[in-house]
Amino acid sequence: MFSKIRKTINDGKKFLITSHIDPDGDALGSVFSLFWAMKSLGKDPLVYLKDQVPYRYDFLPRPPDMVHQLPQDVYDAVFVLDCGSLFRIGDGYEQVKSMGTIVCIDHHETNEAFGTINLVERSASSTAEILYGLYKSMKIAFTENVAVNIYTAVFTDTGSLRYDNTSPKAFAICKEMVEAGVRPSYVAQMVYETHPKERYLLLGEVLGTLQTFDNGRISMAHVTDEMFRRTGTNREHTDGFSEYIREIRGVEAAVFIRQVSERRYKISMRAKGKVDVARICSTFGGGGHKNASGCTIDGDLKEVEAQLKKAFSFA
Ligand SMILES: [Mn+2]
Repeated sequence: MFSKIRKTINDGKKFLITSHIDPDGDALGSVFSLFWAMKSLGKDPLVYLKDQVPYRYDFLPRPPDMVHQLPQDVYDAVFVLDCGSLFRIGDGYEQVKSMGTIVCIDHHETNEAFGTINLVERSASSTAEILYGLYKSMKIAFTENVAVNIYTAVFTDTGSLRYDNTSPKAFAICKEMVEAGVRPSYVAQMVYETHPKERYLLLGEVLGTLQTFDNGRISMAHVTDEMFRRTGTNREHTDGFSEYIREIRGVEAAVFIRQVSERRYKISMRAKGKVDVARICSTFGGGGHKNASGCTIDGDLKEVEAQLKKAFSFA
């Protein structure tokens, strides 16, 4: 399973590593851990991420020279991690196809196998879990730089070891990373307890928009540009908001709507019941996991809400 990727790494020298826009803990932890793993093998990796690292992940050991502009260069291979579709790496993604062998390592339900080499394990809790197996098979040491990134990726992609994907393997990896020196309380504090006050002013406004429908099975809330302006916040501060409305008793799917431009809204869905939100998001051209997915819908807020309610009535 890992042999092709092992050979790609062993035979090459110069690699590009990337992941999706709006990077989450798994995207960052996967990319950064692979950077440090390759470094330890004497390779020459470069990390490209379209977006900046969100403040809650500032503590992760990151490459000193990562770039946010797609480099014009060729590589022995381009590693695209935690992406179901290549376009998720951001504008200019098509150029990547001519930059080298594409290695796609991912766990998304909706993965399109866009790589030259594809390692897609839909049952894995996180992309970092797959990488953990790869590192083991290559005898890569779990140094602090590798371990903190792996731990944080697994920990956050399982919703702090709470979601359906929290498997014995997820616990086993976390255990091993803690034995390697990771402090769980430190990671939890960094990820969940470093918010500025403004985030809570925004949360107050967002919760004011809360509505439920379908007998309380679906919850929905939104944030608009105007609310961001009023509270001096941005999209970074909404990370985790869909969790609050998912936690409501009886709710099986939570829908969080974020305005990205005048007539464009980004939707993130979280499920805890039998509802398959990946399927609902895919009807809007998005995707993800059964329990956590996203998509983009154009229109004004009322139209977007109406389209979403309609999509759920067929769920
Ligand atoms: Mn992931």
